[in-house]
Amino acid sequence: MLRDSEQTWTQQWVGLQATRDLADQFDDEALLLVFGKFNAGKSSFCNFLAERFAAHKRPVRYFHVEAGRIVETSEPFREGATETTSRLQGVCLGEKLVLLDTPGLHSVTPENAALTQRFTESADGVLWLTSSTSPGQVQELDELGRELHRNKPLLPVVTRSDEYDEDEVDGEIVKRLCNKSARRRALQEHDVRVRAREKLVAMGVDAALLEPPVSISVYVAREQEQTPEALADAGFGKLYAALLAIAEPALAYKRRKRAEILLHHLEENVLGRLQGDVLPLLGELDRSSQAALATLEHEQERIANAVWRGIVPTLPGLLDTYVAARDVKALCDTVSESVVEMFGREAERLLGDYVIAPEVSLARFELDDVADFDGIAVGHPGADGQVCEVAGIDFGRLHAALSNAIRECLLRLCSDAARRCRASIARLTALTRGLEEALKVHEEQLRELKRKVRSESV
Ligand SMILES: Nc1nc2c(ncn2[C@@H]2O[C@H](COP(=O)(O)OP(=O)(O)O)[C@@H](O)[C@H]2O)c(=O)[nH]1
Ligand SMILES: [Mg+2]
Repeated sequence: MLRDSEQTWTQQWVGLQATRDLADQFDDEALLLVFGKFNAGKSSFCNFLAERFAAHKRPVRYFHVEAGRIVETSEPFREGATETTSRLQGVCLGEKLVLLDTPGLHSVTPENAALTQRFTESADGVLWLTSSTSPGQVQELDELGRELHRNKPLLPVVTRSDEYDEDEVDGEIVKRLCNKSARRRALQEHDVRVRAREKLVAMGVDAALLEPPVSISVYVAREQEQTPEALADAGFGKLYAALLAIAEPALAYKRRKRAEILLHHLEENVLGRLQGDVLPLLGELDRSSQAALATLEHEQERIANAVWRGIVPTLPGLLDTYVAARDVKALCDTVSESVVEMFGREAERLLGDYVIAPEVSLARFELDDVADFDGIAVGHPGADGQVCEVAGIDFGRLHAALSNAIRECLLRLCSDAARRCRASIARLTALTRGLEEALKVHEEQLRELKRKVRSESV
């Protein structure tokens, strides 16, 4: 798995090259993502800011992503539900600010997905547009997880902060869209702020990324003559101040963007994979090692019993064979060989997870004199001289002596095998601990690195 991961990590890092290139293209500008649900008022917002820039004779350039390429146009963004396909579009406002109007990754066509993703990743800060009809749907922020984890600042903008009011015109009651009251706006802003902060904490990102929310009404601002007072009433005084305020952390992000992309890659792709996939495997290994240790004694006993049951029935036959030749040594060697062979077979069956060839020398044994054939065979004179007869051999004693010797052999073989099993489990455990330890150390180092990168650029 680690070998596969290594390749994946390299590919993922190469894949991020495009993001780094795009980020370099906008080296000098603050790239702000205008993010929000369909109909949140993103396009109207961008267009209106562009109108204000144009009103101040500042250059405005629109572009959009089509068939995976950037296309420049002079057309403002379409507003309302007229769009059939969602696409990423942008507008450069003056020399220093670029707004990226994005419907979110899930809404773009596959051919534009890669470039949209790259733009999203390249952004230095996020404006989250949330409509005042139901502001603060924080689950929308889930889609921004990646950007927020890279520590990009987030400014919530409560859009469409207007409502119908009745007015009397020439003695007739007419309905008119007006700004929501300062009090209503303050309540909504507070609510959005609380919810967004909770959401960031739940997502595991720094709540300090959150800028105080502002409420605006593009509709009311457009309807009226755009005097500074009217703009301020529609929320644009506060919005401009908030944009200036977010510019600072956005530019700080921009300065450390390359480091952030690498950090995030190491965190999400590399460490994330190690923690998500490898760490549980190590835990599993540890658990099964402990379980194996616990059953080792029992397995030992089973092996010994099985060998015992296999060897005992063969003893009478062997005794018969070797008594005739009176060769105790050969008898012992043969028994020893069968013990080794059977032990090997049983060990393979019951402890197959370990590599344990039985230690042959541990199965060798000799019988002491009492059981020697000579001691019990009786010689007597025959027709051709002295003949040795196997009369009076004490099979019982010999059998008992052999049994004893076999039992001891088995004890030696079993405890040797168990010792080796325990040693190999101990090696495995040490290896696991080493890996876990190394992972922890690197995680700590990464966190330290992140802390340094983020504190240096502020
Ligand atoms: N009442 C009101 N409607 C707005 C405002 N801004 C945009 N809208 C309307 O909301 C709808 C969606 O706007 P649009 O900018 O296309 O949203 P997008 O889908 O997020 O790009 C359109 O019908 C706009 O006219 C606003 O400030 N007040
Ligand atoms: Mg739109």
